[in-house]
Amino acid sequence: MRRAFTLIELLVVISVILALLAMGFAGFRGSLSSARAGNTQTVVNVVASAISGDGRRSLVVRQAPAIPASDPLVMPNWDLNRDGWLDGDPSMDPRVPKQPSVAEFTPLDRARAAQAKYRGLLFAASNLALPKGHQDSDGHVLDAWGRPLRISAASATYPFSGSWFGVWSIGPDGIDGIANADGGDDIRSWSTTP
Ligand SMILES: [Ca+2]
Ligand SMILES: [Ca+2]
Repeated sequence: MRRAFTLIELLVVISVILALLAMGFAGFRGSLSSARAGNTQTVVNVVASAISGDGRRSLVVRQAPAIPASDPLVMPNWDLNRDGWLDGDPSMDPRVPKQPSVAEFTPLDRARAAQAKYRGLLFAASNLALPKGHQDSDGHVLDAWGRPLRISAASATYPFSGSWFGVWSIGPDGIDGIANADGGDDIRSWSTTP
């Protein structure tokens, strides 16, 4: 006579299936996160090379009625509003930022940008070969987690790159590893060793 499965046997089978599914899911998550990191490294490298190729560290803004005479005529390029985030297009980016620490462009910033015909990196280098989904409608270049890239011209931060600037993604944890010791999964345009 055929013996039916006991409840215990069924439970064992079910738990083996669940364990296999969990392993598969963990593997899937692992490969998803390494694909995101890989895409983000590509984006960071493409952006760093575009900025390097452009060569302009600053933007010269002529005087205009909207710009006070006391205001500096030379503005930092790619981070016009000096918030440490790679700019989007100032003319499209006056709205509430999607990332809390990204500053809005002030009316003065927008006046300067308009006069210099400055529209941020994405529109300045319109032939950037970015993987799909790495730009937003405000002209920001995004990492794989939907955040804009950081940029700094403080060369002490990246002593081994031989470059005057550094570009980076704050990584999957959403914490800047330059400012916070526990944010160390950042994806950078420079090496941290000689
Ligand atoms: Ca900025
Ligand atoms: Ca981080």
